[in-house]
Amino acid sequence: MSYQNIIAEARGAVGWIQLNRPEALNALSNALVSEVGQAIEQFQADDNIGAMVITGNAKAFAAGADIKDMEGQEFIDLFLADFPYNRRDGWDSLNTARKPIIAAVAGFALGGGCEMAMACDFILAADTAKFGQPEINIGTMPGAGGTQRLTKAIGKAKAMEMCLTGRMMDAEEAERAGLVSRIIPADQLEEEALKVAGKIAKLSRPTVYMIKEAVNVAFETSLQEGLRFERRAFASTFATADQKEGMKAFVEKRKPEFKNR
Ligand code: CO8
Repeated sequence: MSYQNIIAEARGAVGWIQLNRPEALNALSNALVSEVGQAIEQFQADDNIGAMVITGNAKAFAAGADIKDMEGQEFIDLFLADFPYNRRDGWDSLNTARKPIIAAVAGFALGGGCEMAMACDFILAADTAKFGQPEINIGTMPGAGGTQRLTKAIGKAKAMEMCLTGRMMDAEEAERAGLVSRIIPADQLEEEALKVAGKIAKLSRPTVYMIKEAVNVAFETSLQEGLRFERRAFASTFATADQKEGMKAFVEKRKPEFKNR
């Protein structure tokens, strides 16, 4: 499939999605977000792909929703379209993909850009990454998860300060606060993201799906319910051929060959 605002390609077993509007710091136009959704659906449907990466360029992951697109919008336009959660524009594909999606962030991840990174399963940050919810500075507020996911990720004090003041967080602070899983030197970000996604892609796909579901349940439910869900999912991995192969391979001191069954 050919896209105008992103580059999407299979790199081995990894679905690589690069936001590609460098002239606008990868601002998330409707068309761009829609293409991200299409690429996710394409990779989700492709049995050869086991994980995905969303990335930007050295200067920006994405500097937010496209302010020039939004400027003339009225309440009723956004409300009727349920912006930005209308399936057409791709957020739903991002939120519901079963294959893990890693955000590889260098430079600015602001507003909707920070929200897109947080909607991924985890964030690998270049040492140049800067995260922020600066919507307040233009008279609006986060609309694609910023007040919710940021608060769950880094707690009320920092989330409240960032959303109320628009202050940016650098990679060091983001790692300390738990927003990103790791910091990587900028010139190694692409290679490392590919390596991590490639590793996940080689593991047992049904078990990868179960782990992603189980970790996400932690955000939606009580501890007791979450622990019960985890136990059931854990037991169900024993119904897979991959669990048999994984444990047998360990005992036989060899590498497992997972069949995704
Ligand atoms: N939208 C549209 N164009 C943008 C955006 C944006 N968010 N960010 C940058 N650009 C454009 C600039 O207008 C400029 O274009 P041009 O060359 O034609 O003038 C070009 O990108 C380069 O930008 P700058 O010259 O400003 O670059 P600087 O290095 O001087 O500054 C900054 C970089 C600090 C990142 C600056 O560009 C900036 O502040 N950008 C806006 C950040 C922002 O406010 N983001 C939040 C937007 S609102 C939002 O995200 C709401 C989310 C709700 C739902 C999400 C749905 C997708």
